[in-house]
Amino acid sequence: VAGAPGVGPGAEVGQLLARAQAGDVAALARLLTLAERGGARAREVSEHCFGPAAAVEQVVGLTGPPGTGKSTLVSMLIAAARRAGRKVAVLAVDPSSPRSGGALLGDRVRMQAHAGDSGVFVRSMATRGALGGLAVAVPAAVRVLAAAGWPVVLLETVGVGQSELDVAATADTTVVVLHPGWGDAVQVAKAGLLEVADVLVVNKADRPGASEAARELEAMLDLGWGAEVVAPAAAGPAWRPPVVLASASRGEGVDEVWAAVAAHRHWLRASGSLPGHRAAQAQAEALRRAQALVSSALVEAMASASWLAVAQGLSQGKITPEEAGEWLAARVGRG
Ligand SMILES: Nc1nc2c(ncn2[C@@H]2O[C@H](COP(=O)(O)OP(=O)(O)O)[C@@H](O)[C@H]2O)c(=O)[nH]1
Ligand SMILES: [Mg+2]
Repeated sequence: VAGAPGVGPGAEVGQLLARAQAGDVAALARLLTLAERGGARAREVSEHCFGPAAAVEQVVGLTGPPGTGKSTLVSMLIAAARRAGRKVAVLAVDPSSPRSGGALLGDRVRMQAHAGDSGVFVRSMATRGALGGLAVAVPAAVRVLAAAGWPVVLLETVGVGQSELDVAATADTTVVVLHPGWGDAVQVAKAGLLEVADVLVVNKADRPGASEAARELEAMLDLGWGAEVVAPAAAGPAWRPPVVLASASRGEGVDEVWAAVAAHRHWLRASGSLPGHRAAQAQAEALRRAQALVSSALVEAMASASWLAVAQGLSQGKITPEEAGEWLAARVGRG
């Protein structure tokens, strides 16, 4: 990519997008880098890519504890999508590392199976200090992909920390991948995984304990643990996450996972839930962006000379922390 003509720092966004739409992967990568970095050029990218929401067809998030087989499953799902004649983009997201860490490196190796297939695009994303973090950078990247002709996106996160769950929440359909070795259903529920799951996969079904794990999960769902279930906008049944047994490394159960994802996609549309779901996501993204802007404005205010006087008054006991806080808050938005 480096040194390719016309995709360098000065490249014009409209041209890059036209080239990306024509299948130029270097141009697409450049657009994604601009979107991730934030700032003026990211805004420009956003203006070109933020169109009708329908451009994004389906974003499928895969989350779950490390080592449960998410990357293996993603690779198999890519194959399933390709058999169905669909192009598919993958965002492998690692909120924990400032650079692409070992986990993503391993993922890259597994994705190698699809290297050379022009219908598959894989991109790693790690925290690069963009304002608002990955939970903001990921939806921006998804819009770039959709605008460039990649409306189906698989989003893999490496673990189950809060930032991973935030990223997973930017998907339309969240697949939680577990395996028999990872705790019991109560732990799964406590980690917040049942709440975010639209599809539950018990992977490594070739190992002992998988059907027991699946039964426990069903029992937790019976108890209402998945009950963050969004009520459908129109009349019709609510969605209950199906529990699917799979053995990704053997390619078993993968079609069932894909079918469950398709069923959820169908439900989102048929129940009328999709517009509300997307609107809530857009508002959450706007809120995150606003929070990031406010906190950087606060940091800036605390670097100002006038803050020094306030800080001095604070340490001398002449100004209360409440007053100092109000002073800072009043500075935000004044530039
Ligand atoms: N026995 C068994 N091992 C699997 C299966 N799926 C993945 N694995 C293995 O589990 C390990 C972790 O897989 P990986 O896809 O990297 O997990 P991730 O961290 O969730 O992305 C690798 O050694 C895989 O080969 C499966 O269905 N059965
Ligand atoms: Mg992985």
